[in-house]
Amino acid sequence: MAEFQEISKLSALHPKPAGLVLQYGTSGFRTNAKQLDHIMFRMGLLATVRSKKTKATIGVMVTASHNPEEDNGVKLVDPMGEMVTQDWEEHATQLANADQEDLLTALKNIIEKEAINMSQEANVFVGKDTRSSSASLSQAVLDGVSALGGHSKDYGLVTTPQLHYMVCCQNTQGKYGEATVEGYYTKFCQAFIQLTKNTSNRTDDQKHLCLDGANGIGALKVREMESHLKKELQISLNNDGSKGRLNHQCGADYVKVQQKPPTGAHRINPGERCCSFDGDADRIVYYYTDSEGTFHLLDGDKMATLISTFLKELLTQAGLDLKIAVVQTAYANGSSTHYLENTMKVLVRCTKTGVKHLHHVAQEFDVGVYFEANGHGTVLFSKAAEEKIQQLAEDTNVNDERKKAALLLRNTINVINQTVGDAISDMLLIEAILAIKGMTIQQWDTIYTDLPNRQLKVKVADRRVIDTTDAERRAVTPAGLQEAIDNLVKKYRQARSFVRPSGTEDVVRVYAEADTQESADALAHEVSLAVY
Ligand code: NG1
Ligand code: ZN
Repeated sequence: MAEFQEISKLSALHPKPAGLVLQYGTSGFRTNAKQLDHIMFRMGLLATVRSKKTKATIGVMVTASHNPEEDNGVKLVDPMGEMVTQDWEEHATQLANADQEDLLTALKNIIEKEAINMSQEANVFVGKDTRSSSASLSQAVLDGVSALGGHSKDYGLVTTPQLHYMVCCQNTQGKYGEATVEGYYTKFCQAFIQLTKNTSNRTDDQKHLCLDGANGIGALKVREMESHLKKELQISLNNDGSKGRLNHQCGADYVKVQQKPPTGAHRINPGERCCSFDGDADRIVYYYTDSEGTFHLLDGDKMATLISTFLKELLTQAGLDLKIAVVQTAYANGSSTHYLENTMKVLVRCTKTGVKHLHHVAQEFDVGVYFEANGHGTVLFSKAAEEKIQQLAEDTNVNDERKKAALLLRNTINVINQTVGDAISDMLLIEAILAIKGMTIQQWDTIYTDLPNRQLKVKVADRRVIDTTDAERRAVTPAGLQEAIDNLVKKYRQARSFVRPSGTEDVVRVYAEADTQESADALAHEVSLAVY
């Protein structure tokens, strides 16, 4: 076929460094940007083939999220805006690692295995973050798409969740919204304004939010969005990219892992409500400092708790019998799980790290709230749940309380980006809930108290020697490791610890929690020694 000759010619312009082996990990390929040109071209090819297979538009996002500026990465977005399926992750790894002269064979193998009709039209949406390497790398993706005769649309600078949204809008013929950045702002900001419109006693303080944009794409996009918020939310934007480096001592990952405020922000007043996005704006964490200067972090678990409590109350008021669950990972603070299960009486499920796992489990429920502790998460509503809420909102024969709850639920659905965790949409949702409940960040924080915890990274020769089970909470290999962890955990009160190989960095991650910070730190340290 003519297109295969073209690929041979064009792929030579995006050569693979000899011996380089990369894997499609927790969130696509991610490494130093200098090693990624051939990967991008090849992901352009793969997205085109995936589009032919699904007869739908596929997304390709060029970003390395919270990683340092010099890294980059790429992830594929499936038709409904979700992460690409597991078997295609394997195709991606195969194609990425084929030697230059074997590329065509690797591609043909995928085409054959998936029985692709090559005459089918293909459409690919491409987006990129603000890294200096992103422009040429996203061009390599576009080259890959055109090498196989696919059509592409380059959205340029967008957040990861915005690209997921575009793909979903496109493939649902606009039912989810309009597939433009403007359409995105209109949909989510209108829902936010509807949600907050009857909270007339909201003070200026409650309308004010301090945001750390991680010097990344989220900052640019919040600036673009501001006018749509009609002053109902007034954002003081720090780390907007004009001075500091991307993710450098700022952003959601820094704040969560270091458990301190970002640098580059204005002096935070006691009690001031603040939040940080990560480098591609799919994660958000909240925080404040109290009058004694103590820092308080409100992470993904606190968000999941606030959101699920709010939704459960509304479902009860609406008289709707819908099954709600919260999906977490092993990193969820033990206090959050305890509170959700024992006080809120909400079903809690635990999955492996990586939002694709949480997303799939959340799909099993009418209302599935999922969050990683690091602040990556969203809420999914089943089709049946959306229909029931819609019917009730339109029903003229229900009492005021049920009607009001149904209308709030309907607007809540509209403020949520259900395709993927989205810092902007999560921010609007949390701000709306706090406004409706008339709640301060301190009041939200006291719903439950986090167990002190510590996360560490350990460099080892080969992190893959660690294999885990039970949603990564127990190590199966190497022999003796889990026993050693169990013995260390026994020394402390309310303690828990686990280790797992990272899917995005060449490290083993260690997590520990206990009744005091000293104990959590000591346990994390002792467990990291056991990993060597
Ligand atoms: P790894 O490197 O596999 O731990 C990290 C995060 C994940 C997820 C991915 C993708 C932690 C402990 N891990 O994965 O939750 O967000 O990055 O960005 O935060
Ligand atoms: Zn991210």
